[in-house]
Amino acid sequence: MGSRKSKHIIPSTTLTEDQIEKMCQQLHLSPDEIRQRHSEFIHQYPHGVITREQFFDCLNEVWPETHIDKFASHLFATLDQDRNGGIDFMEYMLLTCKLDSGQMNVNDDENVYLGLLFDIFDRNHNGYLEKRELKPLVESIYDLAGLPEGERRGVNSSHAQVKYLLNKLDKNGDKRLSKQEFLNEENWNHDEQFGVLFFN
Ligand SMILES: [Ca+2]
Ligand SMILES: [Ca+2]
Ligand SMILES: [Ca+2]
Repeated sequence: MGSRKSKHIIPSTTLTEDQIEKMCQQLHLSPDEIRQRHSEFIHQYPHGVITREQFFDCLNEVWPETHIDKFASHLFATLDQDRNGGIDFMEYMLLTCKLDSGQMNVNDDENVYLGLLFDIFDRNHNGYLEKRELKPLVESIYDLAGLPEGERRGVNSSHAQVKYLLNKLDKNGDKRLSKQEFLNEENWNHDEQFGVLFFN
C-alpha cells in the first residue's frame, strides 16, 4: 500500500490568471492573498506539489507516536481530487480554506474536525456515512488515539463501535448518518466512549 508511486503528476509552479480568478470565486480570497499563499506553498514545495511521501511525513510529525497510515491514506485520497497522486496548490487551498473559515457550516474547531472526518469517510460522496464507511472511520480514530490492537475487542471492536455510533447518532433510523446527524455536537460532548477519543 505504501509503495504506490506518484506517477502522473504534472507539477505546476506557476499560477495563470484564469486559475487565480477561479480560486478567488471558489475560496473567497483576493488575488493578492492567493499569490501570497502560492508563493509560500512553492517555497515549501518547490515542485508545486505535495507528494504522498511528503504528506505522510508531515502527518507523522503531527502524530509521531501513532500509526497514521490508514488515516493518512483516507485523507490523502480526499484531498487529491484529480487523483493524480499529488496534492497541488488548489487542492491544498481547498482544505486550508475550509479549516480557516469553518465553511463546513459550523463555528468551532471541534465541529470543523468532525466535518472534515465526515468528508473524508463519505467515500462515495452521497452525503451519508454508511456502515461500511463508519468502520474505517472508527479504525482510524483508534489509530490516531493509539489504542493498542489488543484492546480493540468486544465492546471496543470496530464492529461494536459502528453499532454504537449508529444507535447513538442515527436519529431517523435509516441505518446511515447524514452530515447533520453526524455533526450534532450535543451527541458528542457528553459521550464517554467516543467523546474522549475525538476530543482529546
Ligand atoms: Ca492532485
Ligand atoms: Ca457515503
Ligand atoms: Ca440517519
